[in-house]
Amino acid sequence: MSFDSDYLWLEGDFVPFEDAKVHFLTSSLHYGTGIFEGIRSYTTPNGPAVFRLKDHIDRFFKSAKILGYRDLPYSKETIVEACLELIRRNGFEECYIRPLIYIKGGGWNLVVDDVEVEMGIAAWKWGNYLGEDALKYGIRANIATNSRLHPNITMTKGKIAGNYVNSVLAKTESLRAGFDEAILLDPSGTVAEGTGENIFVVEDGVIYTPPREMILEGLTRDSIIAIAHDIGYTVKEEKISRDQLYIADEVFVTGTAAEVVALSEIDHRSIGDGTMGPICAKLQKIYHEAVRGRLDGYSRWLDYVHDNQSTIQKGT
Ligand code: PPE
Repeated sequence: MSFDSDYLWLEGDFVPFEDAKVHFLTSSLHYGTGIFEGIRSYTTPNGPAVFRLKDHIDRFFKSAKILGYRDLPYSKETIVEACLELIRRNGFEECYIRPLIYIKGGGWNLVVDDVEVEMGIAAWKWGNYLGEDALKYGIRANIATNSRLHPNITMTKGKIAGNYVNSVLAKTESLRAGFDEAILLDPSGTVAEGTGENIFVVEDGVIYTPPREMILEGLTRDSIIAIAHDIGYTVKEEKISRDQLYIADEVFVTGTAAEVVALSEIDHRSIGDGTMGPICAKLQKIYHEAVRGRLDGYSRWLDYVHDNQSTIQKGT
């Protein structure tokens, strides 16, 4: 994958793409103690806007707290401003934004105390994660042979770099088996989420999604629940079994990178008529319009990039 990006924000400064380097002996590279977020900016009638930026940065801080970080070197306000300024410097409209916290010094005793914590933010042009065809036609998924994480093993609510080994195992297996994505069951055997998305099921016009406790609580999930309520659907958070997926009228996944994508097939069983179902199509359309500032009702979710421009100071 090559990145369409000219600048990153690294350790408090904007740096050219080629200069955004960290040392080999960065303990987070060895132990997976990075914390990250995935955020998108979209073109709107008023210039680019970032979708749910403050909510993403709140979750970023929660993830750091879950792993045990105590002092972060930058405030939420500084990070929000750095994300916006990074989009301006790159001249982007639609892009993906990836903040990452890492241990720059120390951490070799497997403890996050007495460490030098640093962070960077990358932004690059990234189309839909699962592909444009995925948005139109849906994708084929399998159930992973490994379980999703459990809070007693490694926390599910933190976007902690090491947690993604679980997703890498599942997704690699899935693609090698000829599918497009894997769905993971939690350790008790009920449906948890995709490798980088939350999951929804439609049965008799009612929308179901797994409860919050064992999943990464996606902001796209939260937005889709809000939109579904707004257009009159009932959304129930309840446990879903593997076979409920097979016989559902519709199944779809949601995430910042993936947006809203139908599952046309799971474990060689077609879902509904094997194309994107009507409720998924409706929610996908409204989501795409909401993130692009075309629906007044959702303007609360947007931070306009060119609204207020300020100078970023390290450590403020
Ligand atoms: N579950 C997981 C495991 C997950 O990684 C994501 C986001 C979600 C649910 C949905 O969360 P949200 O983006 O807030 O709706 N996955 C991010 C990273 C994907 C990647 O491969 O990297 C993302 O979509 O940005």
